[in-house]
Amino acid sequence: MRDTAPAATITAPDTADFARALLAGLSAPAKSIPCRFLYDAAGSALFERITELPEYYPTRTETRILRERAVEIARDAAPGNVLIEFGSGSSTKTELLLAEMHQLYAYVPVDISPAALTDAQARIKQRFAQLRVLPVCGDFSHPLALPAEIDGRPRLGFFPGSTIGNLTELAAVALLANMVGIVGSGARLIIGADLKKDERRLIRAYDDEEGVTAAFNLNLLKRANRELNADFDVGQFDHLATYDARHGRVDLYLVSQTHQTVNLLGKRIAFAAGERVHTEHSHKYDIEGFQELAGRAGWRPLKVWTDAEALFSVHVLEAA
Ligand code: AVJ
Repeated sequence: MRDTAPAATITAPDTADFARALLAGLSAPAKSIPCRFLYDAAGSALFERITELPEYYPTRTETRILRERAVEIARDAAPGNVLIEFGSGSSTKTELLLAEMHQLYAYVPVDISPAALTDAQARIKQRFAQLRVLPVCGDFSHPLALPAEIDGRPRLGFFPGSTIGNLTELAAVALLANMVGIVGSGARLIIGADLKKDERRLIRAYDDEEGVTAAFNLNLLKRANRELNADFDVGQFDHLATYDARHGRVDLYLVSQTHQTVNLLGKRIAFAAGERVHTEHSHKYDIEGFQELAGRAGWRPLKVWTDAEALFSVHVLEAA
C-alpha cells in the first residue's frame, strides 16, 4: 500500500534549512530535531516500509475505513464539487474517494513540493483521465489562494494520514483554522486522526520488531552526515519511542549511548550518556477530544467513522 511522506510542514526542505534547524535544535538545552527532516528520499522510502509493517496499524486501518465508507463519504461530494487534498502523497486513499465521487468539477492537490505535485497529477490523470486536476504549489500552514477557476464551487478538503498528529495542540488548531481560511466557510473537511489505545500497542507501532522505525529515526543523523558533512557515529545512538499520557502522544527520540562529541558545521556538539534528542510527536486523540480541537479552529463535527477495533478515526467536519 503506497503512502508517501505526509505534507503539512514536512516535505523536502532544502539543505540550508536543515543546517539552520539542526544547529539550533542541537544547541538548545533540551535537544530536538524538527520531524519534517525525517522525509528525505531515504526517509520517505523507510516511511513507506513502516506503513506495511504488521505493527503499524494506522495506514492500513485508515485505508480500510475509507474503502468501506467511500460511497457514504462521496455523498458529501455533489456533482460540481471540488476535492482539495492537503498534501498529495496518499494516492491509494485519494483514489478510493475519487472512484466514488462522480462528476467532481476538479481535484486540487496542494503540496509544497513541485515534484510531489507532478507525481500526483500524473498518477491521477492515468486513472481518472476525465478529471480536471488543478495542482497548487504552496504551504497550507499559511494563507494560500486556490485557483480562481474554482471560485463559487462547493469545496471538500481531504487531509488523511493523521499528519495532524505531528503538531502540538496549538499548532494543530492553527493549521486547522488556516484550512478554514483556505477552503472557506461552508466547506467540509475529511480528516484522519489516530486514536488513543493500549499503550503497548502504541509503542509497538513506533518501535517495530524489524527495526524499520529505528532506521527511519536514525536516518536523521545519517542525513546530517550526508548533507552537512557531520560526523555522527550513528551506531552510538539508539531509537526510543515513549508514550506521554498527559499529552496523549507518542514521542520519538534518539538517545546517545555514551558521552560523545560530534562535529557539525564548525561546531562541536556534546552529548551526555543517555541524553535524548526529541525527533517527533505523534498525538493520539479520542473522538470527542478531536472534535473539540477542531471546534476551536472553527470546524463543526458532522460525521465520524472508526474501524471495529477503534484504532483510527475518519471525521467529516464543516467550516462554520
Ligand atoms: C506520518 C505522522 C502519521 O506519526 O504515525 C510513523 C509518522 N513516525 N512512524 C505517525 C511516523 C514513525 C506518522 N505520521
